[in-house]
Amino acid sequence: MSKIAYVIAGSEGTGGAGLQADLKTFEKLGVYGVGTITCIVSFDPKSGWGHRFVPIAGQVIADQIEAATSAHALDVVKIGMLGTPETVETVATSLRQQPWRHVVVDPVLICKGQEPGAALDTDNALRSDILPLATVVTPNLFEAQTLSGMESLETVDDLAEAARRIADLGPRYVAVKGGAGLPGDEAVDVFFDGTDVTVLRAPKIGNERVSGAGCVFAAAITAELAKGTDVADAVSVAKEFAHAGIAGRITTEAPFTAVDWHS
Ligand code: PXL
Repeated sequence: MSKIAYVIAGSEGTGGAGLQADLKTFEKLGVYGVGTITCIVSFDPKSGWGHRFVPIAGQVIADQIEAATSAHALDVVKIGMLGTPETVETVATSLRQQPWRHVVVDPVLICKGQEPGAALDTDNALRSDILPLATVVTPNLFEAQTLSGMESLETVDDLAEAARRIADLGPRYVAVKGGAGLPGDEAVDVFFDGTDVTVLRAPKIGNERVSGAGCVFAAAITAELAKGTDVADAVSVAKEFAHAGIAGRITTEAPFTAVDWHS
């Protein structure tokens, strides 16, 4: 029987991030992918590639989850962009209908090009309704700062402290993606397993952030967990996999590159 990984996330129209990146990751890591769409993001090339965002109606999201969970015996799920407090509530209610071995939450608050602060109500809903259901959470620097309530995250110790504080909100495992965001030559992420902190390092590949890198990291953790890999090993496989995707990134007509493994 093939291993199945499930993702509940937004569609991103250029194909670089969101559900599209998640399903590509599942495929590349050898698991069967099942996806539920929560919202549709279409960057607008006519206006600086700004965000056009359309939420999917709650009932339609609940119906998709019902279809997916009835067709397959799913026990590992990734939660990506939810986008509105209503969607957070719908997804939380659906998730509570069955036990999960792992719920991997990528707490997407804003995407490239969006203003910080645009998502405070969604942030609060995510913190109160989704994080308590999560076993693994993968915030980037901005999300880790918001969720931990810390003033700024500038050092590896800050990342570790943020991870501990976020673990207090529910998830046992926290991987904070420092990415290219900390000073220095290395992309540094921190993994907290409830007891110990592990620092994951890889050489930085340029300083720009690459669209989809965060989605791919969390999706790769999810694929590995679906295969039965333990969480710490799943996180290190994901770090390598995301690193390879950034190294092979493609340029696009949009002002960001996108994760890929071909070049
Ligand atoms: O990379 C974060 C992200 C996740 N999900 C969707 C997105 C984005 C960023 O653009 O559009 C749907």
